[in-house]
Amino acid sequence: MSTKKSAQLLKKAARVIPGGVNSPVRAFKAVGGAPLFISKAKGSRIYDADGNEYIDYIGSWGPMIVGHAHPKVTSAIKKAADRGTSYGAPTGLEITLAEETLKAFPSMEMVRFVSSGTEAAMSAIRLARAYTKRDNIIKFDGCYHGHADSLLVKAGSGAATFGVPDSPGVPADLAKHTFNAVYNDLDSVRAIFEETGGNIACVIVEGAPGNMGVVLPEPGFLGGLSTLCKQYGALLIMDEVMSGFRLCYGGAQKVYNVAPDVTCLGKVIGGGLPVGAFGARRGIMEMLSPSGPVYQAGTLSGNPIAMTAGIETLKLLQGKGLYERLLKTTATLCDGIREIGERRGVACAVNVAGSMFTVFFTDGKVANYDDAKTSDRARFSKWFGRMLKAGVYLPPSQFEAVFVGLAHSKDDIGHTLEAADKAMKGL
Ligand code: HOZ
Repeated sequence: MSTKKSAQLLKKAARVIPGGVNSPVRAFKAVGGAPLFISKAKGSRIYDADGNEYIDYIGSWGPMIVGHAHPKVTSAIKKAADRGTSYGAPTGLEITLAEETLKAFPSMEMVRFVSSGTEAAMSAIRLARAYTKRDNIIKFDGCYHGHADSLLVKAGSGAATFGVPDSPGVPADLAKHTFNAVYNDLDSVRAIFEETGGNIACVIVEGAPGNMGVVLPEPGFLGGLSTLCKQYGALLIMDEVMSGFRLCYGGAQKVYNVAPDVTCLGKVIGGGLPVGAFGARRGIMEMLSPSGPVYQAGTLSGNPIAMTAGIETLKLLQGKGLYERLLKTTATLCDGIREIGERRGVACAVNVAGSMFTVFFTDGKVANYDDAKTSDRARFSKWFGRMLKAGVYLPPSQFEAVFVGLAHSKDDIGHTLEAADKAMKGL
């Protein structure tokens, strides 16, 4: 398999774009390879510049849940583009997507659209600080909520992958307001509330973390967070940018029956175009400008093409039995990988949250960031490289989630398991 053209493009890109990529994990550095430059994608398949075809399990890091270039989504996008690509003024499309989003997440009464998950989390924090009139926040080691300053403290995803969980450039004066707790450990959260005299604006948590790899909330953990927040007058922000439409139509909050004060969304609600959102009950949201004093804005917020892609994707996702099928496909794949690991004598923990999963090469269970870091990353890199050679495109980092979509067929899963079997041999 030649990847000559990708290599040439990387060289060219590196002259004008730092590292040749516009988001660090894409660079493949964590797995010791060079990134593939992509030329097109359709359904479950992605094609690189050299014409190689792969079964894609990145799915643009989550959004492509109905598959790449779904005809209903692309045809709606084309029609919308013919009506103009951006107005910088409100449209009826924003109301439609807002209503659909609120129906799916009853904990929110109002929602605001932005252009990325980063913006959603950053704005949610500002809102929580304004609402509670407090500055401090609690986040969890290994959770990632985008790259806003306050949130780049012991962060997951690319920050963990590249060993810069506390990025240079974040002022110490700002970082001191971020307190880190241990995921799945309510005592660590309670201790911070007590140490700070309860001076905490919010606790922000991923609905089901996918940015230290996939980690599941243990029974009672999310509910316990909600209780602690109420007790100390803080807001609970559930970041469902990844988990939102990946666990079910309604996210982790529906699965775990917890109503957060504020929810962040992204990825799937944009159907592959740049959309993020944050929402809460009316009394919180009406603090936002222009109803209230908390400033937040964006030229491309509520962009008509992005709203259209989101509306069409959510329509498709409401088809009967689709989530059952998606979750079954994911379970088949994950059970298969576990069985192969056992048979081949390769210790691995496969954590699954709906249609997202991570294979950790470790023999213990993975319930928090410290556990995730016990993973054998050299083994992960080998596994990644072998899978790629066999035509299976996995996320190039131990600390990311694999995304299964509705376009993955039985044959795709069969081929992936065959590749996994060979890749685990002598790993
Ligand atoms: N860190 C992002 C996923 N958790 C990756 C985004 C991208 O590279 O597109």
